[in-house]
Amino acid sequence: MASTSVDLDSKIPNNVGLAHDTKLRRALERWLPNYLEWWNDMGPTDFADKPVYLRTAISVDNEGWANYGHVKMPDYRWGIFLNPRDPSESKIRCGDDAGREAWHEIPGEHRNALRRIIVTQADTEPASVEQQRLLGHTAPSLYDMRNLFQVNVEEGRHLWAMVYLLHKYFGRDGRDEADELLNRRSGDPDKPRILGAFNQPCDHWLSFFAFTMFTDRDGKFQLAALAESGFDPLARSTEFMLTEEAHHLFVGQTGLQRIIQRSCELYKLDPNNDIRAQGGIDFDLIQRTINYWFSYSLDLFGGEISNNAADFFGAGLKGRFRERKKYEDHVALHGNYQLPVVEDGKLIEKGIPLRNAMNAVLRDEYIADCAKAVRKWNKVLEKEGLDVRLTLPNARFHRHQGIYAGHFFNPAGELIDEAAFEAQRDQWLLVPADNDYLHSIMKPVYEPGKFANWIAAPARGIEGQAGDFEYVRL
Ligand code: BYC
Repeated sequence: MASTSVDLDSKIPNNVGLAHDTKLRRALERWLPNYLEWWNDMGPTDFADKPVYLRTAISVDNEGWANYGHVKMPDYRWGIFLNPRDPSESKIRCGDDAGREAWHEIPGEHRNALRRIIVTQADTEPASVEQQRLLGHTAPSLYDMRNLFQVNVEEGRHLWAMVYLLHKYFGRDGRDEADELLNRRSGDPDKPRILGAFNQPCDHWLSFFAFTMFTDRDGKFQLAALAESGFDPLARSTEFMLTEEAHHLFVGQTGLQRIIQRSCELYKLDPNNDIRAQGGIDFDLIQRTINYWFSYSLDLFGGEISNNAADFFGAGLKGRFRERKKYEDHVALHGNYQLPVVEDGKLIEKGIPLRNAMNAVLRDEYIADCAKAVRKWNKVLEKEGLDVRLTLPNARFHRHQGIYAGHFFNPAGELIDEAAFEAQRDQWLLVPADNDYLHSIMKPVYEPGKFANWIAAPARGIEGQAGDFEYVRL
């Protein structure tokens, strides 16, 4: 056991005093082999023995949080970090007790709610790794393959971050929940992952880029809301996760932008402007992919009118995006949120008490952030002289959670009937025929510096590496 403890300390970089916390160390020693077994079974297939140019966080300071070097993925050091926080900022930031000292242990009355929030967040991390496990086989370049694996190992680390909280603060229930996180499987009808988007297939690169653009971006906003939590270890854990999350969003946003760039080139190259004839990805297909992943990602915010959200906010467990910096009234007991709701077959505006609309408030911040990326993509189209433009569908379109679920809307947000929706489904959403086409063009490109025909090269390499750098040593 003693040598395992030493191994564990060198294997798990941390700033949570793991070396001196016997109970926690024992719990993690028990969990680690199960985690590695899960990684081997459900993580990226077949590339375990290939060194990948990865960044590893070994501490929270500027030098430590991004250490680059070639590492085999099973040897990646999944660390546990809490962002440093000035004690004066360690306050409950929203709700009935806003301004009071933050909790450093779990308050009994909020134990269940906090466990549920942490488990829901934790569950998404291994789920996304499972969804993406086959993508290495069709990587459009070594650069992209490396980015995929970077995202995967960091989602693994984010699972560690949440499992640390479960083991440290929730006793036996926490240990059971940590075990369950390794037992559920994305897309498995008998033991699915908790949230809808994490059970959808993500088995080609157009979906991968849309997932990291839209679904990881939900992660950004959920993590930012949890970084405002009155439970100090959760707030500081998620704050550190956000530093890594930025790269995942970069991968998604620039991945789609590089596809758009290349599609413009192929459009001009073809005598009939037929992008598919050139083996590329046409703009309608890109739009359908945006519609699909954006709408599933909106579901991750939960219902627009939510008692859970009101309770979480009121208790100080989950704030708004940049709660402390952006808002003056942290109690939010007054004021309404205007929301179009369906009544008697029509859309009418209703005022919802602000606390009950907290999921919608967070979702609006998310939509504004997505819209910025879409504007950048449209700049590419404009610069290339094409008339086509990409858009975000209305937030009511294709929803499975919240007040619009069970109703049917077109991408402009107009109420329609089910037959009209189904008749146009294959013009609005990614359908099996699209996936077949995408699978047919996605062949791996493993030569350093080369890229698949359907995507442009990135503007620059990772960490200033040259264009022909060997990001993955195959
Ligand atoms: N799918 O009151 P409601 C990330 C359930 S992503 C299935 O409307 P609430 C990442 C809900 O559980 C960020 N079920 O919603 C990205 C509830 O069930 P019960 C993940 C859903 O609770 C990429 C019922 O519907 N972070 O990090 O206010 C790669 C009514 O719920 C869904 C978090 O999720 C759904 N989409 O809000 C890797 C943060 N939505 O109680 C990582 C923690 C709702 O009736 N989670 N339901 O059985 C939360 O804050 C909240 O649980 C939610 C839901 C925002 C998810």
